[in-house]
Amino acid sequence: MTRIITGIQPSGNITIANYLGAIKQILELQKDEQNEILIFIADLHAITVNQDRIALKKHIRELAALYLACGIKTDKCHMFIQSEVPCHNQLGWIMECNSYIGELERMTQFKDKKQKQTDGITAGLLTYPPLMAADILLYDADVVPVGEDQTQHLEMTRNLANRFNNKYGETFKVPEALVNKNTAKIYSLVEPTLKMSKSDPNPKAYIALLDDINVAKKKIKSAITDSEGSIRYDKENKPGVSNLLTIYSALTNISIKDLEEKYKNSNYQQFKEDLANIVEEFLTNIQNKFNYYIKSNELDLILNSGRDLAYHLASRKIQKVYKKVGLGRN
Ligand code: AQP
Repeated sequence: MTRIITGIQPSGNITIANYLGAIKQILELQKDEQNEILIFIADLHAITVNQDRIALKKHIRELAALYLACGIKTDKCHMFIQSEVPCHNQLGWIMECNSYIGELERMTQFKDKKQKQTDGITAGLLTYPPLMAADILLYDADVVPVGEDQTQHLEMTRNLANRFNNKYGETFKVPEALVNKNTAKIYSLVEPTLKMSKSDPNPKAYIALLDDINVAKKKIKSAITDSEGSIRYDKENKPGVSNLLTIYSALTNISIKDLEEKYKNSNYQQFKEDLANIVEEFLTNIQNKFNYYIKSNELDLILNSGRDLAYHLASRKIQKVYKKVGLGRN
């Protein structure tokens, strides 16, 4: 059996980028009989930047319902909310105490977010990687699917696992990164050199899975392109069109080469119109299922059972770790 762990932060409206970059990969991984997948909703990570209390609660539940609406199978995947398993905080602290400020300050994501942050940089933003290490090491995960931007954090997790094992004796499995080169990286619709992010203050920059269908179609139709008029992939000179081609290809599984051929005599309007219709079909399908799950008490039962399994696994690991470190009386 291969244990895989993955998570998304409920830090905004889940976007097609989150779907194409993360959720779609889980849909593939769950097809393999050998895989056992733990999915957590990373609400503790979400509060490393400011969150509105009501919105956060809403986003947590929506994210859970969206995973199911996207096709996550509950016999293969166990879904839980990170803050409902306090072992994450417990091991997170121990990982923090084995991390050095210098190495945390060197993390690219910290440096990027620090630059963007206007209202104060929290200590949590700096100590995000030790908590992420805890999320993974608690469960002896074999494999962690990561985007290119997360490889540095996973390397930190591996370092922390080795550091702890060397200091206290064999305790943690050292996880492998699964960097899927085929996973699409999606860019902002208004500034196509920046990644599409669910927390982008401009909603025109992203398509949320729960966007009103007509609004989503409009966003595609008004996405920034260029004045050249030809539909071809050229990330450097035509980032907008290239991004739309990537989205089109990832949603339909038609290769970019075939799309270039299909649209070689078309204009941007026709191309965008077609993509808008594809997005419509895709979102309608997800939203229909979402509307079922968000209201059903099945969602709570799934999250309860995920939490119980996660707690069962994680609390055994925590007991072992506390013993090795010498904490408490037992
Ligand atoms: N633009 C993207 N293209 C492809 N994949 C993406 N992911 C995020 N943005 C893109 C993938 O989605 C998962 C979500 O990870 P996360 O919630 O931990 O945070 P993130 O990567 O920081 O995602 P966002 O949407 O940009 O959130 P905010 O705005 O809150 O920071 C990951 O697997 C990521 O690779």
